[in-house]
Amino acid sequence: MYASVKKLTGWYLGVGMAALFIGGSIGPFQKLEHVGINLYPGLQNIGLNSYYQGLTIHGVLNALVWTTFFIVGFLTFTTVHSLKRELTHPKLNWASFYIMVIGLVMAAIPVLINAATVLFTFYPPLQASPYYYIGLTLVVIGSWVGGWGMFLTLRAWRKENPGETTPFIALASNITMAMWQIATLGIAVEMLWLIIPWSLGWVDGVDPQLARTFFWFTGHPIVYFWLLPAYVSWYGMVPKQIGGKLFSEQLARLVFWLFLLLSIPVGVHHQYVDPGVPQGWKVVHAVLTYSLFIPSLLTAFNVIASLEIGGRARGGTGLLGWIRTLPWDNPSFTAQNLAMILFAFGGIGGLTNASYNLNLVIHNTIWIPGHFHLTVGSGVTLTFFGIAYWLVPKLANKPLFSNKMALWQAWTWFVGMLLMSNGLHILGLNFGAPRRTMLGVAPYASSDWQPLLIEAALGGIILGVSGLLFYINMIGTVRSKKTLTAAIEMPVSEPMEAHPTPAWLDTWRPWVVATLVLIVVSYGPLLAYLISNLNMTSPGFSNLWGG
Ligand code: HAS
Ligand code: CU
Repeated sequence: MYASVKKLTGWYLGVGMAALFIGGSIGPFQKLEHVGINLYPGLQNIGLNSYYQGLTIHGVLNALVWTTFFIVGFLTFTTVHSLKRELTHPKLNWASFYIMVIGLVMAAIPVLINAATVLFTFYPPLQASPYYYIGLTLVVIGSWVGGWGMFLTLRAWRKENPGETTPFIALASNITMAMWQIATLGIAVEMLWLIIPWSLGWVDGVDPQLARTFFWFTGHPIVYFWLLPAYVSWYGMVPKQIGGKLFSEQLARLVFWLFLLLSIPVGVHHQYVDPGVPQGWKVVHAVLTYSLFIPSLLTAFNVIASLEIGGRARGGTGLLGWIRTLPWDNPSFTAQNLAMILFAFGGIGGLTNASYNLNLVIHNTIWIPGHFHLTVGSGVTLTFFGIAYWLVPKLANKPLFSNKMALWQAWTWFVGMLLMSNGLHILGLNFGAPRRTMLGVAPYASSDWQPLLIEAALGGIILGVSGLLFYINMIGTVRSKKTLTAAIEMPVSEPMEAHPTPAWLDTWRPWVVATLVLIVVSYGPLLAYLISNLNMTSPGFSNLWGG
């Protein structure tokens, strides 16, 4: 059934997991460097020249590549299986995959030969090889093409099923992709107008402030492009996996429409200290950032209520007895539930980040990596591992190599991440320890940082072991000689009560128009101001040509 999307999904997940393996392997080295164990010199003969090249590999392959390949594959798969309909243009979706792979190779080579040591945010005036920027741009364009294949399939389904409500998983998947297509217009403009011509030497200078603003136009919503596929599973699949029901499907639909509306007009909360952004716009984006807590906390409420329904259906009693009866022996559930708990802490950290005065304390400190290892590093990545624990066996038609190993992997990720992120948060908040810095050789690193650096390093090592368990399990599954005795179906949650979906929760136009209007209001005057003060004067600075 749906053979073409099965193969395509397998390739997307395979490339994404390969990227995570390389990018993730650098992680423990960074943590060891912070406690004075600098293994980088020994890595030079495998081409790892510096801490910053390692950090660029870590950030690009984990935050940009692993996520994007997994997500485009997963959302293509969920669209087909939720609509129970083949892709209308499978060649378009395969083209998407090939464009992304070509982009990945084009961007990865300069990174691996130390010609793009600009970290995953590639802020100018740090300058990389033009191939890095062109490659990343192709990865984004490839993801757009994959999205078009999804939208065309949804449109065909709606024509074939007039008046029918779009199944929740398909709707949520396509809203996520639609948000991504609008959000990436920011870096598309940054790359095509500012960065690529500058890196090719066609123009002498770049305007770093404008480039950063276009970057963060995409840079915040990218986190919801990462998160919403996890929400597709937390709402659309986990309640089914635990034998429960989705507490409110209508509320879940509303959450995705709110994320379409609110994900983009908030990016300036990454620029509170940018001198060139007028304060008024920082306030506007801060207020809109706080509005994002509405869909986030609605999710916390709806997901926990759904878990409780499942736990009670399995015999849980009393105020909290339902937690114990949840299927903690099911690695797909356990990984995702532990991901939710870690994400909750990350979300609270996001609340701190968004408050202007607190942000001035933690900005550019190692608190920030503490935050995003709980969010994208756990809420998202550990959920994707949980999805892989049923999806990879389904795609390979082979049983999971080891359930027990998968449970060990989930719990070691949970413990390792608690240790690492706790250390990083306290180092950033209490001591102002900087991020993106070789703390092992920093002359200002005081001795009272040591216990926290050791705690974070210990967490990083445990995470490394946990990651290894994941890959042993994945490879063991794919290479297994056994075949599945019964086909694995994509879990699809049923709503607790089957209320008819109001039309406004299944109509695209008003939500897309409102989204575009809010973007114009929150970014239009700011970009007009920055462009009217355009300063394309900054030359490139690179480790290559010492510019
Ligand atoms: Fe963030 C910086 C604000 C969410 C990722 N963030 C970053 C960076 C990354 C990142 C990568 O305002 C660094 C970028 C760089 O390199 O500079 N972030 C927020 C806010 C949210 C938020 C307000 N971030 C995320 C997500 C990410 C992510 C999601 C990735 C996936 N973030 C910021 C700000 C900065 C920032 C500033 C800039 C800092 C600076 O100065 O540089 C919100 O979306 C968070 C809302 C979420 C919640 C949690 C709800 C809880 C749920 C789970 C409940 C279920 C449970 C299960 C507990 C309020 C949904 C229970 C279990 C049972 C058994 C019952
Ligand atoms: Cu943000």
